[in-house]
Amino acid sequence: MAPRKTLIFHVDIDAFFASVEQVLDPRLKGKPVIVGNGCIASCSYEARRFGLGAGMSLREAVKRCPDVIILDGSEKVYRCYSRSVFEHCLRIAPSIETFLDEAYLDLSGTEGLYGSPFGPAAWLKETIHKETGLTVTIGIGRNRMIAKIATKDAKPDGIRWIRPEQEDETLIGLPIARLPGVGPKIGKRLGHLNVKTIGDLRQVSEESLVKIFGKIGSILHMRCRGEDTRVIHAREIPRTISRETTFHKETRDRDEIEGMLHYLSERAGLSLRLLGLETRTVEVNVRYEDFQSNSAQRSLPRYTRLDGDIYETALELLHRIDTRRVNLRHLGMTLSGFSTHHATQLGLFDPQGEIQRVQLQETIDEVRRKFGHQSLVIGKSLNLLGKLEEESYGFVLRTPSLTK
Ligand code: TTP
Ligand code: MG
Repeated sequence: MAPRKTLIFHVDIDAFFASVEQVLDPRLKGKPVIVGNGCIASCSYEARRFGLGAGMSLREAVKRCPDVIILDGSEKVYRCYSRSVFEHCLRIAPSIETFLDEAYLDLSGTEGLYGSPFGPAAWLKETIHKETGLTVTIGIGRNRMIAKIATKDAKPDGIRWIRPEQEDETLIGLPIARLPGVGPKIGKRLGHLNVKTIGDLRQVSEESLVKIFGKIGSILHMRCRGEDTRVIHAREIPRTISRETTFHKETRDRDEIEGMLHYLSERAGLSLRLLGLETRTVEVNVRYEDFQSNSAQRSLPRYTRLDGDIYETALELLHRIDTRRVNLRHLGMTLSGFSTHHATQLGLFDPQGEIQRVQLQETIDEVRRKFGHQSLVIGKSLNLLGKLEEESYGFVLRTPSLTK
């Protein structure tokens, strides 16, 4: 059997933190911007022209570029942006692996669907830019290492495909530090052996490399030949998705309790949709101020990914279990019984109504993705307005939600 042809995209956000700051405050566009505390974490391409780069001390940065704009940054905001970028990646690849601002997409076997990889790559870049304001660079290759090397060559705002037949000519001339796995320490030892390029490394036998570096020696021997056996690990499908919180102050206020349940349903529902799942089982649990607790779960008649269905079931469960006249301290909900098939799209029962509900949900998600969750406070979540602090991500809960 012929070996399976693989195709990997490596998507990396350009000057990630600094670019988000430039999107949020357009006055920063075109200016040298750095984000960091003590030293540079991220640096706009305008700042790089002055010789600034990640890891450099801020003092040195100011010396080289007196007009540089230095910002502290906010991890939470950056995470929202990377999440949004990754969501778009999931629109072209069934399986992606993500790190802070980069994603590996496994597009193996999609040639029949997309033809040349430049098509989906260009579409992805354009969509990400339109939806988030950020630019990404996409490297394409037969494995993740080749794809990453291609990204580096195409930075910023580029696309580069290193085809299998171009690998040798591309790799051999590259400085040895560009080979994934070669950090400063290994680089230095290789330098002593007069190995300066990836091509030079090919001249060293595997035996010698293993003698010097141990196990990593074999890996280097493979990598300098363009081989990388690491696979793309898709996101794991969790067994459950939970959202829970402790009330800021114990409460018996029905509006507040139902409002919170609605909000937790929305947050759990969003996670469900981001993972491309549908759920069939909803569980609600309560804990009272005397620490007694109660919980119940129910299976839905069919799979759903709609907040409305989740909340409706959760509310029924709440009414069933919350029968004491004692203040509530804690409220939680858990979704389980997942499916990756989108049964609701089929609209078996009321096709028209069902399609409309799905479309409405998608529109709500879209608006929130663009303008923040709090741009649309709807349904019973309205009961929480004025009771809880808000930020664009959502209401500020006392217990941050957890996904298990
Ligand atoms: P990188 O992708 O390495 O850098 P970048 O996105 O700023 O620039 P480019 O990809 O265009 O070369 O890292 C992504 C983010 O990780 C970066 O914006 C900030 C953060 N980071 C740190 O916090 N500390 C560091 O030392 C580095 C290198 C990055
Ligand atoms: Mg980056």
